[in-house]
Amino acid sequence: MAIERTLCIIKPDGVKSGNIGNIIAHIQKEGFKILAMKMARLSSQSGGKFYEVHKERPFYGELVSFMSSGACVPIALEKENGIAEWRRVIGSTDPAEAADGTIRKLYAKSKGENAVHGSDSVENGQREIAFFFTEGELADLA
Ligand code: 3AN
Repeated sequence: MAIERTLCIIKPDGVKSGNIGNIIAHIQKEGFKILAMKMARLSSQSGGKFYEVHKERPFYGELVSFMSSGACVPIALEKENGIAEWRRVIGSTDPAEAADGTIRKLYAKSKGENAVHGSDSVENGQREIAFFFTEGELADLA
């Protein structure tokens, strides 16, 4: 299987509930390489751009306003089969449906405020990582 990159974002609810450390512990326990990480605050404009693919969905406005409501922690990750692996570790979008031991089961409140983001394809992973990190930032720690 191929080495893939994915973007994790610890969302504002995960930051506010004091779970940055717990979520990073899952990342490390599961054997992901952390390529780059920072704390950021999205404006509603940049949040809107990041989630442009969901523009037509009914929750788009709510999602953008939530994502720009406080600090978040984008983290570029790498692992063999990384896209599917990270989605396994975070669990289903709805924490009520997420498997035991997953990040969303443990730390998320709702479908909207669900603690973490994970890219859904290799292409989107590349695009999303490039949204937050420059090539130099990704290469510096390699
Ligand atoms: P995932 O994050 O598991 O890939 P998507 O791609 O269906 O889920 O949705 C993207 C983001 O939109 C979710 N992480 C969540 O924050 C938000 N979202 C999805 N469904 C809903 C919903 N029914 N109500 C509010 N927000 C939602």
